[in-house]
Amino acid sequence: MATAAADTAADTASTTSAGAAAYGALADPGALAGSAEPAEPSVRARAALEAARRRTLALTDAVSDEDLVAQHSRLMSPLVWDLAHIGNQEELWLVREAGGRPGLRPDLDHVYDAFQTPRADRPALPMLGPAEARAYADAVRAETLEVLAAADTSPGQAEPLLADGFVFGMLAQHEQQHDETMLATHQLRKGPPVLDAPAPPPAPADAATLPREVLVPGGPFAMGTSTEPWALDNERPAHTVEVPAFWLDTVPVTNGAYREFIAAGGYRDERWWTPEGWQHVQDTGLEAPLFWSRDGDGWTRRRFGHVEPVPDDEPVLHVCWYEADAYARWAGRRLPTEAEWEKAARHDPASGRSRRYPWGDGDPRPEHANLGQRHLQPAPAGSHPAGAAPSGARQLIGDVWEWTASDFTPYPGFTAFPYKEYSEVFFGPEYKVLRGGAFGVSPVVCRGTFRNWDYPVRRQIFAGFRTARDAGPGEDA
Ligand code: AVJ
Ligand code: FE
Repeated sequence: MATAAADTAADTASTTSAGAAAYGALADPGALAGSAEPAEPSVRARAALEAARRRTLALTDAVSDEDLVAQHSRLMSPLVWDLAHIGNQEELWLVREAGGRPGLRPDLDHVYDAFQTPRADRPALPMLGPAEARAYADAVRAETLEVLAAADTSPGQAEPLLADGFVFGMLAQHEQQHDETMLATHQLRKGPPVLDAPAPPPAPADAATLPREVLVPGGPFAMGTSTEPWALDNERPAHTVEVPAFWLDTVPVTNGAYREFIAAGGYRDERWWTPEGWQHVQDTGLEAPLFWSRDGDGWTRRRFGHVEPVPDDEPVLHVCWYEADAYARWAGRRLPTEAEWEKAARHDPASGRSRRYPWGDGDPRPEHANLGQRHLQPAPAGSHPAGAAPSGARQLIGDVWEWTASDFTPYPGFTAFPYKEYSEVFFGPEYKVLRGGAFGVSPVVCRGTFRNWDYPVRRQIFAGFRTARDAGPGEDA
């Protein structure tokens, strides 16, 4: 087994106490300075950039050079493209834009512009090779750290890119998002395992007796944020949304529950599918989540090179929006809207205000949520009672991305910042919103307001779901 990602990155550490401390340090960089005071933005930014780079290197050092340049799926870029793209975006935004410097390789911009070449066609690009890509990312980082050391990142800074270290935080988030994308490439690649991490702890004793669903009371709540310093443009601004009372699954839908849908002939029954979803099932022959195989009466799955029985008590993973939506209809329920999901995750009925996370305003720690690639799979349903929302819902953050019913649209008052190609060009009905983050998502890019989106056919992402239903008359306690 080659390099273990779990051993090398601060937020990919094991569950040893040292690992837990490193994870805490990333999520709450105040701890890095050995102080209870919140860290300066520049300290936070440096820690986040360094953690992202440790993870990037762990994910790319884990495979051979041939493997780095290979395309493992037409859905994904070669890993070496992601690596140099990370460097190129950092050159653009931190060295040139924030630093006002000429930059290192402006001639590479067109090779690493995601909009000029779709993923399927990237192998044909004149890309840097593995050694050059590593040296390039390194050289950019050296300049970035000089720019950061000289920058005024105070909250009062008039330049919004620099205030609170936003643009540095944005690039740490960008790198971590590509690390998650590279983790999906690892999951798609064939061959023996090269990544390793301990299994998540077993479910707590009360997991078996949790209520099936929890009530989220009706009324207004504050959706989105105008105050979270590193929130991205599509999370802004905070605005009031009226959400009637609804019932939400206490935990994400499990493999065991999803198997019942398969066994009941769900994939062959048009009643449960939207017209587009049904057409998609006919065209592609879907019959189970991606990476599942039939094994006698049961199912196995391939997980980062390991073939193993599908665990019944784990949240289902690698289903597309059409499958999530069909399951919900079969179960007599529906997917939650994005506003419902965020209300369940953030609204505190006692104070009437919205929290940063389900458990409160403190940054994620290992007891709250399965984030940061500390494990290479979701934790069993019912895990993380310390991360529960006021309603009692668990695992809203971490484990699996959760498909919502909603299209990706701008909030009222949205303005693209700092560039239209992060969010604005994707708004519209062709993308569905996912919420909550998965086991391979870094805490720096996961919060109660964070919005992800993808096409409703996509299954290589780390996505599952939970279901909801309207509350009946008189049920709004
Ligand atoms: C927010 C995950 C949909 O990967 O396409 C990376 C993030 N944007 N580089 C993506 C992103 C530019 C984006 N998602
Ligand atoms: Fe990118």
